[in-house]
Amino acid sequence: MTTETASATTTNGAQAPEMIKGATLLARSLKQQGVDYMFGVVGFPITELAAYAQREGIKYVGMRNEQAASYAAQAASYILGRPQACVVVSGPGVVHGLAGLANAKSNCWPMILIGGASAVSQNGMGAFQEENQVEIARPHSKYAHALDRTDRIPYYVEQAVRTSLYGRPGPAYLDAPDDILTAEIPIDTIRPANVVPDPPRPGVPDRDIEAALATLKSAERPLVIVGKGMAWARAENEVQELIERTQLPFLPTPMGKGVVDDDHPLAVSPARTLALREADVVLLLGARLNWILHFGRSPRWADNVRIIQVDIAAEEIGTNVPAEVALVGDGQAIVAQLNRALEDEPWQYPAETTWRTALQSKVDENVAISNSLMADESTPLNYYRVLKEVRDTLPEDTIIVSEGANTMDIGRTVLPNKGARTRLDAGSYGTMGVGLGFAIGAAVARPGTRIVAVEGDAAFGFSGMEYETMVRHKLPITIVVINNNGIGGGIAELPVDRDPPPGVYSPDARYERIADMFGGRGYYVTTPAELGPALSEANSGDGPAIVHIRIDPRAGRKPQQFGWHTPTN
Ligand SMILES: Cc1ncc(C[n+]2csc(CCOP(=O)(O)OP(=O)(O)O)c2C)c(N)n1
Ligand SMILES: [Mg+2]
Repeated sequence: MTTETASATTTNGAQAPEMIKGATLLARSLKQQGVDYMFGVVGFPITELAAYAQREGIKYVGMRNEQAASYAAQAASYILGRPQACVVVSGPGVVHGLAGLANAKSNCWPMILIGGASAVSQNGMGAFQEENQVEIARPHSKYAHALDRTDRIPYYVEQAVRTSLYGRPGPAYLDAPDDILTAEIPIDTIRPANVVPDPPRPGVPDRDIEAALATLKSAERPLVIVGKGMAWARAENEVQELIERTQLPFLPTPMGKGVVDDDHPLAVSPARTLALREADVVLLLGARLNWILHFGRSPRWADNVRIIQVDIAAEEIGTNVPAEVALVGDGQAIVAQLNRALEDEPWQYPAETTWRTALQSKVDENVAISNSLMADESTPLNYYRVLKEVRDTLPEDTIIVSEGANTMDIGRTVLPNKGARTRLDAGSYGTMGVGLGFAIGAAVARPGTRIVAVEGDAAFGFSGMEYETMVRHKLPITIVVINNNGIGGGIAELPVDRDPPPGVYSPDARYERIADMFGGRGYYVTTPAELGPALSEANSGDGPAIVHIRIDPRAGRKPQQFGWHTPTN
């Protein structure tokens, strides 16, 4: 018997009802619904909840800031395909956790944020850390509700999990007031809830599949765009089969990378600009025509481009560009339908067309430019030389986390992804500070896999203290800090006679020494010769390591673009 579930015998010998505490019921309901991981920062009124979660078999990772914890929870949710949890204290803890809700909403990722709240009995009285939490969480959530009765906790957890997971995924918020968590109720008064099954996978009518294939076949310059919706739908086998059956050129979105391996011969990522500008028919698989794809509009796209749009959300169809064919449903089911139709009636985009030749020559041209930048052996280092070595030392089956401006943009072109859900980056919301939380979530969700987080120095600074979390939980994460002394670049020395420019950070920072403070391994690299050994060593040991690589503070994307947005003098 535990202190949280208790039964006793009354004086007349009758059995008193077995009791359960709200916090235990919440932990148990989460575990029942497939929440196996919880990230958070404890305090009022959720300290007990985290401890009870551990007792129910949920792995709890205590973090240093709720933002990072909420990022960790959504990374784990995306990788595992079920919402995982973040738990935060009332008031300021919830406010920090909103960062994760907003980021998950923008990325269409599930997660559950549980915000401790002051007691319902003190509502409006100016309670400790009192805040209108459901109200502030709602615009950033797909579902937001308070646990308003202890006996209905299982009901609300089921709703939160189901709403977060089904249809287009998104974050759910549950408000957990102190008096609801501490109340003890008889177990037999609980209203039980069903365990949420895996999401349904709706397909489309055959005539829509026929229409889609007819449109594809009429294309002169077809292109398939593979979005992270396909990664979420676990459609990697189906999408690869489709690409191979049709021999169509494809382009992944940043987090659609890896659904089909980046080194597949039909990948045209190095010719992205040309592919988008000239394609006349685009098969859009689980990708939105938002800023990442330049809204599907001219001058970055052809004016009269015809779109075949596959999306889980009907309301997404036609956003920014009308769709000629709309296939609304599950990505895995729909692409499997396309494959079945192609099996019955095979069709391939011809091997020799001017479109294929144009794409291939652009790919070759741009690969040659990157290769020449990667061959630059000068000190201070440039991005390409550094990222080439990161690429060549990547561990097997790794997940690549990346954030920064140049660091992330150039990294996306140089670092190859193999396998779906192997890239986590600043995403649709463009959020800096996600990197260490994502790496922790990924490491916990995929035990035995070494995660590589490639961080700009500014991006790293948002949550660098989470290195301590990595050491404490012995997580196999290599953090690579590519340091150009600031946001998009800095200066070699701080000015003596005036304040530093806004985006400039300390030129003498020694980020690798964080390993001296907490443990793990730290490496400092300034020359090409040191790169390979430091990265290989960092990747081969246990637990976390940090490789701080100093590069030219004026290094840029192309040789002509030094210091592209930071005033440096
Ligand atoms: C939460 C948040 N704050 C601020 C920004 C603005 N911002 C865009 S990129 C960036 C950092 C870029 O610098 P760094 O990470 O060092 O990468 P670099 O380009 O220097 O390689 C910042 C602060 C943002 N995107 N998100
Ligand atoms: Mg920087």
